[in-house]
Amino acid sequence: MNQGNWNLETVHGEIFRLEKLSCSPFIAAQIMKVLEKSNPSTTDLAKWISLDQVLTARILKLANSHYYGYSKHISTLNLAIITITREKALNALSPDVVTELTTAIAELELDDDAPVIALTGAGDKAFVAGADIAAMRDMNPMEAVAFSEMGANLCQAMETSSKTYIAAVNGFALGGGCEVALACDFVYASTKAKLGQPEVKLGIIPGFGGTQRLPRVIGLGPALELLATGRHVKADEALRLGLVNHVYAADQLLPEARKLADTIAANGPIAVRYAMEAALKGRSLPMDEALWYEANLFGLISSTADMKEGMRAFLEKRKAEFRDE
Ligand code: CO8
Repeated sequence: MNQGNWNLETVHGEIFRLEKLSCSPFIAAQIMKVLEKSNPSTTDLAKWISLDQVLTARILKLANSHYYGYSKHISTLNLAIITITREKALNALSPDVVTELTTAIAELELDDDAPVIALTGAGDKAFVAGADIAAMRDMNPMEAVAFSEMGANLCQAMETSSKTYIAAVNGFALGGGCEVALACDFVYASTKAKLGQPEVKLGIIPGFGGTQRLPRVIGLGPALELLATGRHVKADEALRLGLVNHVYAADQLLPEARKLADTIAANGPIAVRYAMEAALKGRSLPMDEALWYEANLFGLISSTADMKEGMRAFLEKRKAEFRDE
């Protein structure tokens, strides 16, 4: 069996071609298992190939996605909202939810109307209360690795996205929920939000990137304390720690996200993308390389029409009209 280079055809009567998709032997084997069924489920299939976001998006269009919904804001076109709708389980992230979220993100990546995306949880209790404990309980080690990679890839997709992500944390953001929030560019929390990495209480560790992002966001000392104690942090403390950007009344979270979207959308879009990209990429580079990276992006941006327009508008004392060019 060729485990790293797939050509795959005829799923539910549709033709999909998976060319040169490199995936781990385990995931490759899972894909084959699903395909060998007489009536393979597209959701099952997509679960295992969620490493390839665009393909996943196409496949899931055929399946009925029921855990997330997203809608564009009515009065401006700058904000899309993804709501994780699994309220009964406090929006816990099962493999299906992670797959569907990954799909939503891939779809929105291609949507020019929404440069900013807010992610929130259904109901008034939770953003996301973590990865689905019931689903994880029976996973064998290889399945656990695959699930961890799915979550890590979801977070990575948001962090490296050309879009700006705002986590609108409307309640518990625990474990995988806190990790998803950490992968967003901004975290807005409601006054009753509680965040934390309580995995150690379950005898496990964070698996969607929390051990790496938390220290980078709030510093090593506070991060180690939260990781080792598993304690929940209320909104005011989260604000002090730098874990969230702002705290608002619950009903103001999305309106504030909209305001942020409008503010960002008035700026040069390429400039916003490059500034955030330089800051995020620079985190894992030595200072001299990070500065070199910034200088090169500066060179690139100097070739854009938006750069000329921005400076011309300032000198002509008028509002710039950026065209993303
Ligand atoms: N997974 C599955 N179901 C959950 C989860 C969860 N993470 N959290 C809550 N639920 C369910 C409950 O089981 C309950 O279901 P039911 O009504 O059927 O009994 C329902 O949601 C409501 O929850 P509670 O009754 O517990 O509500 P409370 O208000 O009493 O408590 C809490 C709310 C404090 C949020 C509590 O539900 C809780 O502690 N939840 C678990 C929080 C947690 O530990 N999260 C971390 C999970 S581990 C993780 O995220 C690891 C990520 C990396 C994975 C790597 C892959 C291998």
